[in-house]
Amino acid sequence: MNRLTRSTFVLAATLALSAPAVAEEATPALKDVFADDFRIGVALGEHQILGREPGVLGLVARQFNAVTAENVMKWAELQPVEGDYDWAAADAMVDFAADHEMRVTGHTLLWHQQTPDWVFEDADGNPVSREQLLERLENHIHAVVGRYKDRVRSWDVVNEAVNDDGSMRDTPWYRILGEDYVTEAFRIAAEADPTATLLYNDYSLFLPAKRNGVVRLMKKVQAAGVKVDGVGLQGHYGLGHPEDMQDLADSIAAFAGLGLKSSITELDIAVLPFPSPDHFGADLNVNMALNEQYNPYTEGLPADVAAQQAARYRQVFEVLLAHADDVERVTFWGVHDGHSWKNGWPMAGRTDYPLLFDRQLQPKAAFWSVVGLKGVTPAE
Ligand code: 9MR
Repeated sequence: MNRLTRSTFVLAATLALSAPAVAEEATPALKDVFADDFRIGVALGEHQILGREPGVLGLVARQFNAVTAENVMKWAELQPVEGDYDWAAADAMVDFAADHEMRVTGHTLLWHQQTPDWVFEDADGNPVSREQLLERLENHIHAVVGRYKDRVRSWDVVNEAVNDDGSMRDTPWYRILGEDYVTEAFRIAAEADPTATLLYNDYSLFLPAKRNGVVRLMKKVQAAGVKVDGVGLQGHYGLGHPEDMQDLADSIAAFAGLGLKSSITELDIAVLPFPSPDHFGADLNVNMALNEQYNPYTEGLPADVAAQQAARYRQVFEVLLAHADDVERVTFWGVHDGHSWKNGWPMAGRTDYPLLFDRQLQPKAAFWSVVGLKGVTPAE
């Protein structure tokens, strides 16, 4: 490469990095395309919320009308030490959402991950009493929900309480409080904000056994006279699952039968092979060593794989559109392929392509297949 060619190349590369924000303005907006059907949301990482990823917040404001914090509203982020709250990043996201008239979902009030050990321990490091744990839960929920009362209108109250077989997950919450902890969390959240939309959130809810477990749990909450409004079906999918889209449709219908709206709260469709058939879903306890055999697309997404992914996204959206009366919101778990937890799970260090926008913030084949369902095509 001579000097002139090289500097032209560098200039082109620099433009390519800054260009998306400009070129992307011509892209149809998901929130407009699906305006009659459901809200379209996205999860934001801390760097993105703080404006440290060029082009991202502009894209988000144009494309989406709902946001969820990928991490910064989790217990460990908001209250790492008892009574010592750190609101900075969460406040920044809520302010951004207010500026752009986006709905915020608070994620999440109660989970077994990202919860500091102190929550479950007394001063001597022994398991805390039932009364004390309930008091801590109450303090946390009132502080968090109370702070954002007028600005966060929906909450993932309880996250991932049920195993794939429908039984209750064995966690400190369950061990100390018993199954009623789910009802208690909803009761406290409803006290803290009686008008917020309150969701139960979990992954792989297309599995019939897991769906039935959640139906049973939601009936218990309802039988206690406690408010629950909806179910969040996370939607961490792959090219091979859900195997049968009818299972997803059946879950939405089952929840609707209880008077509960569904939201897809964490949608992504991984293209990488799953190292074992059991490792779909989102169990963060799974952590496998990097094996390049399972990392085939480090140089880019091959067109035939992009087409398979586009077809999967299309199938998912066909189900969601058919059930649009029972689906409130569809939220993607990340803005673009470069910032996705799927690059790190179930095997750290892989290059996945699970979202609708690529690493340059450009719409992918999957984007066009989804908007194509509404008759929208790329401009000539
Ligand atoms: O995407 C999130 C990742 O950045 C975090 O390290 C991880 C642990 O807190 O949580 C990820 O998000 C999870 C979400 O909160 C709940 N459902 C499964 C998601 C993917 O693991």
